[in-house]
Amino acid sequence: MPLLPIITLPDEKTLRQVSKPVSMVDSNVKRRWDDMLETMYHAPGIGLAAIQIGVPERLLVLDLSKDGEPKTPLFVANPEITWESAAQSDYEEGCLSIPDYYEMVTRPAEIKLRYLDRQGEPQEIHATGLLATCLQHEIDHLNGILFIDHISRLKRERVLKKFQKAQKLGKL
Ligand code: GNR
Ligand code: NI
Repeated sequence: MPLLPIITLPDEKTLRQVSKPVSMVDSNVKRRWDDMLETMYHAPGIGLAAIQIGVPERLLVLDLSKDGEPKTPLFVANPEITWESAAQSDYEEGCLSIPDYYEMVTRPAEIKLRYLDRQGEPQEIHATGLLATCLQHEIDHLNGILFIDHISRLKRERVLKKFQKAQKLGKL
């Protein structure tokens, strides 16, 4: 089961779930990561959390490589942010679960992240720039948080309503 459908708004019942840690990195986790990566590349996107394919496990994939460059996938299990910079940065975010909507989000500019890698080994990385932004966006998904939760209530409710209405009209 390689290419999987990506869950979008208005399915908050799924997207608001808090995902559970994996107990170990085994062949099932590796297959899940591989399916997620293929689905992410196809979308296309630069990150994907397992809940976006309906799986409430603390797994994510990410690849910031540019078109035509060698791919640089990052496989992450059970991530924990151990430090955030006081300095913030703004980035215009989008989300595969909120198609065709983009808005500026302010987040810590740098983070330290502890996680289990593809070999099940603990790693700690210092992330800056787009990597820091994208990791925080994906970790939010694991906690049932969407990037629209970081924007104004007026904008958030407008987006949620738009997706609810589209579904009622049979357009999703
Ligand atoms: O593909 C994606 N692009 C993106 C751009 C700015 C900030 C975050 C992201 S993540 C997003 C894919 C996605 O929805 N991951 O959860
Ligand atoms: Ni997203």
